[in-house]
Amino acid sequence: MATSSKVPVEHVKGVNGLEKVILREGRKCSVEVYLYGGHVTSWKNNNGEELLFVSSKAIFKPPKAIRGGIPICFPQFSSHGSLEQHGFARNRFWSIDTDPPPFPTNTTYKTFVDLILKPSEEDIKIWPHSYEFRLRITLGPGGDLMLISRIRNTNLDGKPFSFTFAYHTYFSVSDISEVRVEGLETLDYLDNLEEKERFTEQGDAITFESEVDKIYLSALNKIAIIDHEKKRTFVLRKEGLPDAVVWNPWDKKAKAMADFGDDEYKHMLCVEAAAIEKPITLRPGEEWKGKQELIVVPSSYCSGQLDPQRVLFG
Ligand code: TA6
Repeated sequence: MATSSKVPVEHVKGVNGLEKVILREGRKCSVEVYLYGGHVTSWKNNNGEELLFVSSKAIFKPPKAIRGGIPICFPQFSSHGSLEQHGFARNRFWSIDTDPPPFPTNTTYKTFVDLILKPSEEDIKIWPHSYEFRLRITLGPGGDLMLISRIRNTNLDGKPFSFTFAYHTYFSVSDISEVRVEGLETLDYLDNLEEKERFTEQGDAITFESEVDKIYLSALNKIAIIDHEKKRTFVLRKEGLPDAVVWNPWDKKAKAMADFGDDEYKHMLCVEAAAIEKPITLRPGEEWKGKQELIVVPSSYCSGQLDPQRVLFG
């Protein structure tokens, strides 16, 4: 595979002096990722508009995860057992992967950064496994944002391990009450607001009038998030991630989060490509790959004028 002539990326100091990398493409497209958490905190389109939500009260100070952007949930989604909520990958300092193994990618995508996370001695005490977690963040020529995770079991004791995973993406929306999500209709989901009880989603697009915290099972690999006011649709494409989480804390939960503004729930929606229902198991030497691609398309959506099916399946 021809290696792409990689576009150099910028290494700068971000909030509180935390190291971050900036990718740039075209006139004003850019992506910013902090080494803390391997955490994408900004994705801008060619007008320089910010497409991801980061709370104005985000803390940017270990051990707290940055509130917003795209936190990486690994080796566990949610909270059970001894691991912290959503695992520890988002609370660790990642490194630039200077020598990644060959990565079969589209050679037109030349603007990317490779990060790597391996367990510390401390980490192994809380999750007794060795792994290499390689994360490639790519900004495509048209401003698409792609995250590819490759997780390899490097245990020397012959032990397999299992994990759950999510790209916990916070989309910036103009007004949550004017947002629709297409692509999750009629799916079964676990409702986190009902003790993870299993329900079946209605046949219509999902709209938002109150707190939502649902894990959709075996979702299609394309989901559309339609922002009526901005006349813009986010298309999320996923591979290796069968499930999808939809979360908005609404007013009560928003007020209860110290790193989240009371009214910020109106301007964000989490739609998360995930592997939750069926944990992923790797034997030593095996590698898993999970990919999320985010695209923005104009949507002259007005009571059904937008054909999301076309967006989803076109
Ligand atoms: O993705 C939805 C969710 O699991 C919610 O239950 C809520 O806890 C959210 O993640 C945020 O979790 P965090 O640990 O980042 O505050």
